[in-house]
Amino acid sequence: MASVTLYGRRTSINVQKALWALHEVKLDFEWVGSDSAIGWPSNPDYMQINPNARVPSLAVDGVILHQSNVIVRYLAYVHARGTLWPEDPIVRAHSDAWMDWQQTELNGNMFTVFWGLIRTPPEKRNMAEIGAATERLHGNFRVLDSALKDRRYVAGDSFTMGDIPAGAGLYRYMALPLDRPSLPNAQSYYKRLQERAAYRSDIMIQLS
Ligand SMILES: N[C@@H](CCC(=O)N[C@@H](CS)C(=O)NCC(=O)O)C(=O)O
Repeated sequence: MASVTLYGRRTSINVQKALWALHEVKLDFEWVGSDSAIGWPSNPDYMQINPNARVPSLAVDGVILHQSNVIVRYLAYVHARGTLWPEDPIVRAHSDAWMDWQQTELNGNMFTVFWGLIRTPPEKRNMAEIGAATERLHGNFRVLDSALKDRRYVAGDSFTMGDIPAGAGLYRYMALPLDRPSLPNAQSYYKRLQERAAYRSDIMIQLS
C-alpha cells in the first residue's frame, strides 16, 4: 500500500479537487496543512516540496506531484480506470477538456469574483472589475448548462474525473452572492453532484 500525503488547506479550491478525488478512489492518506492559512505555501519547508509556493501537492511514496488537475488525473488513472478515468479515448478527451475548461476558461473569472466578493473587504472592492468578471462567469456557466442538456455528467452519462474541477467550480458559483441566470441543466447537475458524499464534505464548505 503506497504512502500518500496531501498538502494544502481545505479552503483552497485546488486542494478541494485533490481531496475529492482521494475520497472518490477511497485512498488512505495523511493530510498536512488542512487548516493552514493563506500564505502558508511560502514557508521554506513547504517550498522544498513545491517551489511554486502553491497548494496542493501530493506525495506518493516520496514522489511529489504538483498541479491539482494532474493529481486528479493521476489518482483516476491509477485507482479508477474505467470509472473516473474513462477508457474510451473520446470520452476521456471530453472529460479532460472540462478539466482544462475549469483552469483556462473559468478560473480567471472565478478568481476575480471570488476574491473580490469573499476575500476583499467591501471598501477595497473594485466593483467595475468584479462586475465585468461576473458577466463572463455567467457566460462560462451558460456554456456548461448547454453542454449538459443531453448528458448527466460533463463527459457523458457517468461521473468521471472531468466532473471534479467543473463541479468544484460550480459549487463556488452557486454559493457566491450573485443573481444567476436560469441554468436548468446545470442546476440538475448540481443536485446530482450533491448525491456524492465527498462533494458535500470536501467541496460544499462555507466560502472563506
Ligand atoms: N495551477 C495550480 C494552482 C494552485 C494554486 O493557485 N493554489 C493556491 C490556492 S487555490 C495557492 O497555493 N495559493 C497560495 C496560498 O494558499 O497561500 C493547481 O491547479 O494546483
